[in-house]
Amino acid sequence: MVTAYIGLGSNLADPQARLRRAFAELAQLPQSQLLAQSSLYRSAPMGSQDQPDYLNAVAALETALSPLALLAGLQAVEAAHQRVRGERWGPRTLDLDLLLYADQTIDLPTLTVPHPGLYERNFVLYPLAEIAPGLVIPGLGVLGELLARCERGSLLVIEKTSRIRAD
Ligand code: A4P
Ligand code: MG
Repeated sequence: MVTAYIGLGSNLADPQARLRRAFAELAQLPQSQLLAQSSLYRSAPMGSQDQPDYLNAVAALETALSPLALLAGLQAVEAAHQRVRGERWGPRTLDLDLLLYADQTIDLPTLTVPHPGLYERNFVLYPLAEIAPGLVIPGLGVLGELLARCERGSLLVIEKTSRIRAD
């Protein structure tokens, strides 16, 4: 089993209920357990400003799935949310990014880990730090140092739902 971190994002069709549901769906992935979920954060859109604000969160998953099997699982969950891929960085019902997979660096045509935008996105780093404050990110260093260089901006906690599995 390894720990993987998943970034969740939504800015269409009731994002708050959708992210709650997405956490439950991540917990149902085969050979996987949800270890922790961050609060839900509201953030201004990166990319086109002509779209609603996003809700973002991060999940920690303990999994025996390979990185590509996990990616396929995430894409199946996205598909179940009727996500239609449109413009890059455009609005979406549900976006699931594989942020980190154990301490691995992966560079495949369909999968880049750590996720390329991770180090500079407040809507990824702040929720990640909430559930994994001491994390070391392969190739990028200590999470706390990335955070110190990343402005919190308009990021706002809208639902405090931090949960670490108790067992
Ligand atoms: N892919 C490669 N690496 C990964 C990975 N680590 N995790 C490939 C997930 N997928 C990965 O993804 C396109 C392809 O990337 C996949 O088929 C997979 O094989 P996609 O989700 O269809 O593309 P996208 O999401 O439109 O593009 P991109 O560049 O992944 O966008 P992002 O980075 O996901 O950004 N503003 C705020 N405030 N909050 C947001 O969450 N999100 C976006 C989308 C734009 N603006 C935002 C937010
Ligand atoms: Mg994506």
